[in-house]
Amino acid sequence: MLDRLRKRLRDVVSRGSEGFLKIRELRDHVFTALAENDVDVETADYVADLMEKNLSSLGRKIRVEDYRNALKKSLLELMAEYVDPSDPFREEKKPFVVLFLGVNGGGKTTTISKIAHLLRKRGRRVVISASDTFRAGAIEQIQMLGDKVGADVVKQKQGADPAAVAFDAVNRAKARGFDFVLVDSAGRMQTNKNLIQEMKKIKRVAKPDLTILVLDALTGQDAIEQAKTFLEEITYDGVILTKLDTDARGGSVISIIHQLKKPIYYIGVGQAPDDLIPFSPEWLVEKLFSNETS
Ligand SMILES: Nc1nc2c(ncn2[C@@H]2O[C@H](COP(=O)(O)OP(=O)(O)O)[C@@H](O)[C@H]2O)c(=O)[nH]1
Ligand SMILES: [Mg+2]
Repeated sequence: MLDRLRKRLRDVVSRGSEGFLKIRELRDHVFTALAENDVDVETADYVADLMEKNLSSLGRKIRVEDYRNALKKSLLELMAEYVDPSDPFREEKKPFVVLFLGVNGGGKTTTISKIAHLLRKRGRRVVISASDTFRAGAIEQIQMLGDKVGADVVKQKQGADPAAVAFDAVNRAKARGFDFVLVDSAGRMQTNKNLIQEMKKIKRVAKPDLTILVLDALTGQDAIEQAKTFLEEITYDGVILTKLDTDARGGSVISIIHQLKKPIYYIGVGQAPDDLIPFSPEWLVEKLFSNETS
């Protein structure tokens, strides 16, 4: 996981042991290592500054271990702000309605089934609104996933109004005393005004208590730009990052966290219902520095 960035960081640390442990040079190494691994320049600069500050405060000759620790500390500092220790699924009302947004293929539907599974394990009753009425096969996909995790699925035909499906789902939940409504949606390219209008309509009609942006952690700067544009048009409360199990350009996750400035609730680490874990900076930083070779 996150192999390339991890290897590069390891490289830098071992180069440091060759004797040039000057703060300024270490700063440049870190900046380059991050920038070469899909961390955007602004974020790489930010981390490098934090590290420089952390090293400077030591006020003594820098050892490799100091360097490694300062870098870990800097990454933890960067991420710490975006951990929301409270449970996002806080059920302050019944049903508690959660809307999931994000571009196609990002992992919305899979994530909804994981969240449904999590809530079912807590003994909660869950309705899923099949509000991706756009993509062929989407309704069948969510019905299958809903069956698998024991959630009810409210659906209409392909092409139906997504907001109307969400409306039905909320009403069904109210009538039958369900605890949660999880509203799926179609992948929206935010450049398409009609689609943005459609999302706004879902929001007006379903009145979500929580709106979550689902983002593929590996798509890098593109995903960030999409997410920022989303935020200009449709407000959301927090983020779930997916696909952190797939080997690739791990650094983008650092950029996403730094640039979106929203809490990261969970991360997806696979395709199965249990492959969802609460976001933990410690977990992520350990992965970056782990010695496993792969
Ligand atoms: N490896 C991995 N694959 C994932 C994860 N989340 C979603 N996927 C896969 O990504 C693809 C797109 O997911 P889907 O939920 O249909 O995306 P949607 O278009 O946003 O609804 C599917 O093949 C999923 O199995 C994850 O955390 N890890
Ligand atoms: Mg989907």
